[in-house]
Amino acid sequence: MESKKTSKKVVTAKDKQLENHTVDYTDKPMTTRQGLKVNDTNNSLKAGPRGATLLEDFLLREKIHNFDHERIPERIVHARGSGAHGYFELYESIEEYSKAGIFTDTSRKTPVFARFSTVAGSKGSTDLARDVRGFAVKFYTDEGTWDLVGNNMPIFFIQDAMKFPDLIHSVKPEPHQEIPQAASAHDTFYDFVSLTPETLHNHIWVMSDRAIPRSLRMMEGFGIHTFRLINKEGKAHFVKFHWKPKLGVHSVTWDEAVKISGADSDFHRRDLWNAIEAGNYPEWELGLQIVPEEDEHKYDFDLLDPTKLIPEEMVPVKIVGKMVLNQNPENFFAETEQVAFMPGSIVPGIDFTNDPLLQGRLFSYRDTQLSRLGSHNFHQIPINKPVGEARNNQRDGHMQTEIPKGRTAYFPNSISAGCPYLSTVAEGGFESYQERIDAKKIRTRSASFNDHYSQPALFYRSLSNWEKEHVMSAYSFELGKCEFKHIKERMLYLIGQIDTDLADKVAANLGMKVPSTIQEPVNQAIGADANVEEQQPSKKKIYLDKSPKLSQANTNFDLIETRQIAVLVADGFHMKDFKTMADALKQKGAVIKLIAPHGGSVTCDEGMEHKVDAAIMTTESVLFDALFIPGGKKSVDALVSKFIKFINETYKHCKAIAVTNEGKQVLDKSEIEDFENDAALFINGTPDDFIGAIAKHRNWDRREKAEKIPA
Ligand code: HDD
Repeated sequence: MESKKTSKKVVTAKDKQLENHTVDYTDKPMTTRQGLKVNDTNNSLKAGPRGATLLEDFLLREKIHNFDHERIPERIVHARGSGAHGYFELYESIEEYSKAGIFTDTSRKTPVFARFSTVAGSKGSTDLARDVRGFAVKFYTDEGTWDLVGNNMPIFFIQDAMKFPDLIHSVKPEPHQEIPQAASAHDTFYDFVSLTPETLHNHIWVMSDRAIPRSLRMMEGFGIHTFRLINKEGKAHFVKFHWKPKLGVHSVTWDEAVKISGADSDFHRRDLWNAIEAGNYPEWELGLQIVPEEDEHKYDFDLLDPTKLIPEEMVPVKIVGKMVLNQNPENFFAETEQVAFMPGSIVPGIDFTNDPLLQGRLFSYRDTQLSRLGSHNFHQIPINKPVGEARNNQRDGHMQTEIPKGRTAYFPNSISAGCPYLSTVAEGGFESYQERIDAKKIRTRSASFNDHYSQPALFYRSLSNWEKEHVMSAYSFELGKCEFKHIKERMLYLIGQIDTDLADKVAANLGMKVPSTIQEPVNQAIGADANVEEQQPSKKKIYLDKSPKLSQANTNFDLIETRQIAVLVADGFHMKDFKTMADALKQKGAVIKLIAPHGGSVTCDEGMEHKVDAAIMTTESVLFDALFIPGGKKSVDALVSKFIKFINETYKHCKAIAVTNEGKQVLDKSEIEDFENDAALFINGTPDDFIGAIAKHRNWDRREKAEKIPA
């Protein structure tokens, strides 16, 4: 991972462009919006000190008028998000597949802006909702802007954009009472899901740990749809895009997610911001799964069906480059809020397929920017501007900020010598891929899209035991929140199609039985005249026993960079113990936080003062990855009474704990019973042991004992 210490910050063409739009008020007088210097912004103009305010007060009117219009509509989905700038660089040219500059020119550092988001919640909702995460990247390439607008899960809920409003209406707060916020655990969502079995695959991913990431920097990203890459000869290959995080894919437990939502609902936003500010720039490698066009029909699933992934064991992911996020936005609203992603923004060398979900998206994103940003000139907002000039005859409208020269705004023209002129394909003009089409116009769903059970079952089979337990608990929680019995029964029936043991366990938690059949057809997501029998989900197939790449148990476990380590200290803590451990952790890139019974500072046994990062009353164990308690009798005595919950919880969430010397006495007072046989609990252990356990993220072998801890 690059860090400020080892690398110079890369300044991209987009950084320079944004600088021209950035305003800095340092050492400057306040003015009105018209540039008039202001001498009082605290008192309105009145008829006498106690008299009525005068209509004449243009200063009051301007200030209040602006305030009245500060808000814009939040995104209908993905309203809650956090963004950052950075760049993408290519490792080696893949010109055999794509002619896009971004995929052929290894000397470029293509500027990017990435925005990560939850889906269902409002702008101010918690970061830790159980939800899909948006993973949208805007590449400001020399040939135009390319937006790869994906998620942290490789598949989507529905197969056709026509159903998107239904899906979103079902998951959003119920319309009569606007409850619940940022949560799928309610009846309307499960009513829809249980009648629309194509949702099952994405849904089981949402029940998995993927839906509660430890950090935005520790999740994968996926373009989901099958796209096309086009090379210079016009030859196409199918492609799926993957983002692989350097730090691995890690999650929190549901219990932590619930508590983090209370302790710091900006947890992910803060984590991304702090990492970048500290120079720990997050990185993802871009990978491609490439499928020759000739192999289109070779698979047991349809490549155009967005509810299906291609297991990496069938088509390996070819790593082609990396994205580094190295700069926080200057202003949240101007950049993160106003950024407008559109899957329709592509560049020569990349093209669409007929995936019916993708096709609908091509319309929706441009359209929504109009109600969000208020003008079709939204591409002129600095964050949305391409790095090259945008030049055409599209004119006028609200908030035109450019001054196009000349007397023509049409094409062809002779008055302006045909400018702006067209480019041939050889000169970089965009040409759509010439796909051969021979079909009847028809409103239906392809029968090749009917397999809704095989891939959720593959996903579940591929998980480790601890992941499976989390999935089971998530289903139980979510369905436990539903009121309607018939909805829960339908869901149990469908879960049973994925895995009978899973369904039985969920049913037991609900105090119900898995029905062997259900009365109504499970697929209402078809037309009124459709052949209902034909459109029912097809039987589960097993074309691959397991796909180990789908399990987080097989992610990277070798880094502790940016991991947050809570060190519990009070006056008199043992400096030598502390220094040995802290130096080793810092050397590996971990972040040390001193947590004490009070704010201010504490004095170690060598008489030095140390600044406290957080007092116990302002923090919680769930905000940290691991815990260290150095020795020092006086310190430990002061900790014992105040930190028991902190320690119990750290243990309960299966995190690494190290204590040295008298530090053990704090553990003795906790609910932890078995110190000896725990691979992530160290009494006077070496820093290397502790570091190894932190890198493993969690000691899931502890989970049975951990569950008994009353925290
Ligand atoms: Fe979407 C936003 C991802 C299907 C309509 N979507 C949005 C964002 C992401 C995605 C990451 C937030 C972008 C940002 O940060 O500003 N959406 C997806 C993925 C999908 C998907 C991965 C399926 C593979 N979306 C989808 C469909 C439709 C939409 C089928 C409509 C037919 N999505 C929207 C939208 C949003 C949006 C309403 C809200 C704000 C915005 O576009 O700019 O137009």
